Amino acid sequence: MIDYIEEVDPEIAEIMRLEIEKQETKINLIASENYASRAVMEAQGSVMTNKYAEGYSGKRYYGGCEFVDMAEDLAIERAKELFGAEHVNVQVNSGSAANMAVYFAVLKFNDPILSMDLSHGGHLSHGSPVSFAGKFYDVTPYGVERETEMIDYDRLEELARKKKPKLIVAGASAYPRLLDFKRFREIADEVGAYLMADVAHIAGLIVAGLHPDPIPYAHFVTTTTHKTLRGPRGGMIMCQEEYASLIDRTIFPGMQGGPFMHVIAAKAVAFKEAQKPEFAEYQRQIVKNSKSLAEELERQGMRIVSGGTDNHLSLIDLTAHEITGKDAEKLIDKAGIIVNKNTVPFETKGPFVTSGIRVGTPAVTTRGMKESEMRIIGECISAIIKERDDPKVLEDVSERVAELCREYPVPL
Ligand code: DSN
Repeated sequence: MIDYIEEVDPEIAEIMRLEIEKQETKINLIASENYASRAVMEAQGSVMTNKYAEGYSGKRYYGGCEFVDMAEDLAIERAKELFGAEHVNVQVNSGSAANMAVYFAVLKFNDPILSMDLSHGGHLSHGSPVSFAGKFYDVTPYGVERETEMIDYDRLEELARKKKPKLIVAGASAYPRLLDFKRFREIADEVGAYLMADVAHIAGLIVAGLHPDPIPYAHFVTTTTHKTLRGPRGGMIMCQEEYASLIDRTIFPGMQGGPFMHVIAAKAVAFKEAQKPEFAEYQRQIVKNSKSLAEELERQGMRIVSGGTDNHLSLIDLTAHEITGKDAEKLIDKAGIIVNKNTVPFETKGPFVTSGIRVGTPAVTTRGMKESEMRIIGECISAIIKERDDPKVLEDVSERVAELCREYPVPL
């Protein structure tokens, strides 16, 4: 796969070889990652990278755009069909940039916005003080109820009435439950706010009908294309026709120059893959696996935030096991399982330490693992945490992980 790079640049080839080996020999439970198909990677690593195409299809600032126009048109048509969206921008480079574009399109600096607290599952680009969103806008965070650890919509409504936001952001990076977009829209309408749904994590589940659909409710829907959607690393914005030109102008020339035509071609390939019945089946298995993993972890005495999961991820609160998320991440990695430390609702530690870890099933499901493998992984994680002083446990778990990786190779 990297033979030619080996000849041209042995240093980078070696780094890539190490990354390939890691992807093949470790179990990846990072909820936002996946393995893109060979077709997606081939498009992304193709001659389409050589073409400048500032502007939009049929209205470019460069000659020679006839074929990249075809690729972009196809990506847009497929995305519209997949999500039932009126307008799609596939040029936006990432999820954060997609969110930024919506803010730039409809807000003025210092306008009030309401978005989910980072420590309750929100994303940096929704309004954290260290992100452009927190620096440019007057952000009020909403969160989950202390008891249920699910979004407190009544409190959200109360905050909306008080703060009169111009925009409400519905979306999260670490929320294991379903989002009620209808309720979000009712609240937005009551106070005259726009509603933006950031579905980066759950886009694949929405396509398969496993999560409520934001398209009928949100003025703007942003996403990445590489998480449950399993495409190339990139972003996308969907909106109603009346906002089409505003969004397109905000992306180009407002924020970006030449679009990444190789990535757009790869997005088109991913959307074609997502139109197949196997893709919906894959998404169903992601959720089944996620529930199995959470159930096993709970059975082993781990506390699952909100008591379970409805989607592709769970949050494990490690407080009772007297280990931080940071240390648990390192410990579990030693046995060959990759997770990320994560804040839990009402977190008492900082974001670099945290009280929890996040586990997700999109990548292991792409490898073909099912519920019984999730139970093994759940047992392994809990054994590593509970019996962390016993070197024999680390050895046993490492062996079980290696066996699973051999049995379920990364489909490259
Ligand atoms: N960084 C991603 C995640 O891990 O959730 C979100 O962009």
